[in-house]
Amino acid sequence: MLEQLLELQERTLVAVAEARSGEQLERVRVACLGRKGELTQILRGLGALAPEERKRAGELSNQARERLQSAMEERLLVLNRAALAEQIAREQLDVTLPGRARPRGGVHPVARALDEIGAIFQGMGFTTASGPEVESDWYNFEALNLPPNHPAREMQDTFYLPATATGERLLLRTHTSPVQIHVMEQQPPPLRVIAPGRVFRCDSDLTHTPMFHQVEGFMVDERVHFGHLKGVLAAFLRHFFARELPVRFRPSFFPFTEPSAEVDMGCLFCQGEGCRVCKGSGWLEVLGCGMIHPAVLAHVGIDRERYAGFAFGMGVERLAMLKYGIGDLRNFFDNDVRFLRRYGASR
Ligand code: 2NM
Repeated sequence: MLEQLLELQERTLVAVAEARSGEQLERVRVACLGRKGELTQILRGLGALAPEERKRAGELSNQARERLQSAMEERLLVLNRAALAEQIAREQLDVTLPGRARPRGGVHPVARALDEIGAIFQGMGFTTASGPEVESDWYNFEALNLPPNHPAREMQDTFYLPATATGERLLLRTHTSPVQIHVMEQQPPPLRVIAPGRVFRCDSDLTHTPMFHQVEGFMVDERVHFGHLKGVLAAFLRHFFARELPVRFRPSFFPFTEPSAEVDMGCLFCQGEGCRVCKGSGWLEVLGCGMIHPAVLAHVGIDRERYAGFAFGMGVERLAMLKYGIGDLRNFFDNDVRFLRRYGASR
């Protein structure tokens, strides 16, 4: 009996010392001290002993139990400490290391140019308006004095939608001028408004994309004349390109303006000497403009005896290419993050 007790104690102490984990240790504990454990069985057997012997065996059994319990507690502490140290080593994180930079893009140069154009006109008292990209023939053409057989209305330039139930053929706006028509219909003069946005033309080659961006603008008030137009556009170009620039107005034709002009500025790349960008002329064509045609004012119900207005339009991709020195129009639509890193503005 006592021998059995000693043998159990020695064997269990070895098993405790060899336990490699809390679970292993727990199995050792249950096998010895659990309800059906070996020591528990021995304690149960004590009842059968003579009183003298029982007392001595009981003391030894209790001593053995206490020894084993404290050995297990100690071993558990050691195992837990080792497990924690291992976890800390595994999950080590040096928070003082510099962060890893994420891939970065930037504000797209078209968005940048739109922001800058908007800010300059805002500074001259213009507000911004927007409108639908799907338009009716009236707003895109008819109200703008584009007669039914005008070349700009040909199928190859305009994206048409399938005819509606009433036979009406809606289209993707080919310029943002329909926005100006909506504004002039809804608000009385004086008006100073720009309309930035996407426009669509069925045209695709090295220098044309089927979707591009325009900013068009107009002003209507009493006694507005061509001098105001020249002043506003020259100021815009000076601000946008951030330098003093020669600007010239060349007679031209648009159905919605009379007189009409194209605006050239001195070439940014050769200072007028003549280069590849300006095709040797020393001038870059950057804007179209004119005095709003009386027929357009009549279509929107503005009294053409009392009021006059000027209007202008510009291609945003073209202006962005010139300002930021971007060589190829297709860059704008490739969504190559290297392009955005090089030409995108930081946020
Ligand atoms: C251009 C050139 C000239 C223009 C005209 C109008 C409206 F609606 F007021 F009549 N908006 N934009 C216009 C005039 C646009 O783009 C080259």
